[in-house]
Formats: sequence, C-alpha cells, structure tokens
Amino acid sequence: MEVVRCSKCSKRATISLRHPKLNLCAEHFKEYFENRLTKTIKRYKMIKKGESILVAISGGKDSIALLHALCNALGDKVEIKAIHINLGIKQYSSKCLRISRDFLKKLDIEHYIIDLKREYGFTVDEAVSKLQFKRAPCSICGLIKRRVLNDYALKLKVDKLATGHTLDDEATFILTNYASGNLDLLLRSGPAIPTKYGILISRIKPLYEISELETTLYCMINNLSYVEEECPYSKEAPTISLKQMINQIENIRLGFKISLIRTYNRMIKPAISSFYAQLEEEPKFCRDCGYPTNADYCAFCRLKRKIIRKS
Ligand code: Q46
Ligand code: ZN
Ligand code: ZN
Repeated sequence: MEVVRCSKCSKRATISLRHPKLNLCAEHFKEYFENRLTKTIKRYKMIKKGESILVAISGGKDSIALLHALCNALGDKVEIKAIHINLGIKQYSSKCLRISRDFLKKLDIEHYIIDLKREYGFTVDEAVSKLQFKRAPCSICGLIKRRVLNDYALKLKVDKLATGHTLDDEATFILTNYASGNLDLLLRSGPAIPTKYGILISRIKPLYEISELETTLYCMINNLSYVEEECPYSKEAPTISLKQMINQIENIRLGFKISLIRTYNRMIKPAISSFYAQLEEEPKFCRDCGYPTNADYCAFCRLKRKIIRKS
C-alpha cells in the first residue's frame, strides 16, 4: 500500500485535507492550523498588538481549540483571559464546567467561571421552561450568553471578546438568514464587530475561516478533551442538519463555504449596511440597564422580568 507523505516534510501524513489539498503530519497540521488562525486575524484586522482579549470557553471543541491555538500563536503579543459560563442546562452544563475548568487550570492565564444562577438569579433550564411557548431555547440561551459575556468583558475592561464561531457556524448563519430575509441579523454578524455606544464590546471570531473538522483534528492532535455530546436543546434547533447539508454542497463544490462567507463580507454586507444607514434611527437605551435597545427596555431585561414574574 502506498504511504502518503506530509506535503511539508517526509514524515508519514496523518491528515489529508481536501481544501486546500494538503497531506500533513501531526506537527505540520498544528503549524497549519495556527497559521490559518493568525492569517484570519490579520485578514479581518481582528486584534492589535498589546490588546487584551477575553475568550469565551464553552467546553466544546471549537472554543477549546481556539484558546489553545491563540495562546500558542499570539500568547506573547496580546493579553489573553478566558471565561466560562455555567448555564445550568441539565447534566450537560456540569460536563461543560468540568472540562472547561480542567482545561483552564492547565493554561497559565487569568480565567473566570461564572455561575448564571448565582450571578443572575436563574438558569437557562428555568428560563426555557418558563418561556418555552414564546421563544426557541437557543434564542433564549443565545441572548443570555451574549449579555453575560458583554457584562464581564466590560467589568474586566478588555478590548475584545473572542468566540469560537467557525466557518460552518457562519456559513449556516448566512444561509439561514438569507432564507428568512433577516437583514438585521445578517448585518450584526461578521468576523469582527466593532464596539458600539461605549457599552457593546468589540467581538471577534478568529475561527471564521476554519472548519469544525479542522478544530476536531486540532483537539485530537493536541490531546485536548472537549465535551462530545450535544446540548439537549440543540435537538430542537435545525442547525445540525443544515450544517450537514452545507457540508454535502462543500463535498460537491470544494471551497463553497469559504466563498460564501467571503462574498457575503465583501459584497453583500456593505450593500445591506448602506441600505440600513439611511434608515438608522437615534439609538435608545434600556431604562433599567442602559444597554442599547429599540424599545423602552432591552430584550434581556424583558426576559429577566418575565422569568421573575413566572417564578
Ligand atoms: S448551549 Fe444554548 Fe447552544 Fe444549548 S441551548 Fe442552544 S445555544 S445548543 S451553542
Ligand atoms: Zn510534516
Ligand atoms: Zn436592560
């Protein structure tokens, strides 16, 4: 049987990528992954030297790979901190907490574990059970996570908040919102979202051009443990099957996902932005917490109030 050799050295290749077409040994795959990360950061001007970055760790493969690669590639150029939120989702959150805590302990960086129940008075499970007929669980959970992360990024006075969103997440997000014509959400997405009103922290997605297959391989090669089971609420969300369908298209048309997100950023997003700029209204700020909103109270404060009312 023919031995496949690494495209960079003569060692036996352990990984074969289809796009770009590369056969790599473990060492060169690590190097390739970390180079891709720094190239993505440069391409979208995500980080400046000396900035402080707060990385959100869920315990899943993407955020674990992100933090590990970020420390290796940029640990001497930027200040890296990490945060994990215990969301209180059945047994799933306990696993996420255990894996995140073990991983963070091994890294020599400042990190924070936030207990949603203790700090905000409710868990995602409680929020979902009280509001289940009004909103999908992932939409409730997403709102809570965005808010908690922003609150702590402000408290810790960091420059940027980094999340583990991958190429697969972004391609799925773009196609889903094209289909529903949700221009507002599309506009709020992208690889680097600047700070706004002095209260919304700048958000970056260093894995924007890196696939989930690559983050899985990176974790395996580096012996990084991650939560393998899916969140129980993800079964109700169509994301998993959509991702599979997008990967089927990728198998037929190599480079489809990258081309989709790059075209969106280069051509579609600027067009939507200029359309929305004409419609932009004066910002309002929540009467309770001061976060921007288009109503008297922001979505998070309204959600909190509903949960308390139903308790
Ligand atoms: S944790 Fe939360 Fe995810 Fe679970 S409820 Fe949905 S959004 S699936 S990444
Ligand atoms: Zn090699
Ligand atoms: Zn508010």
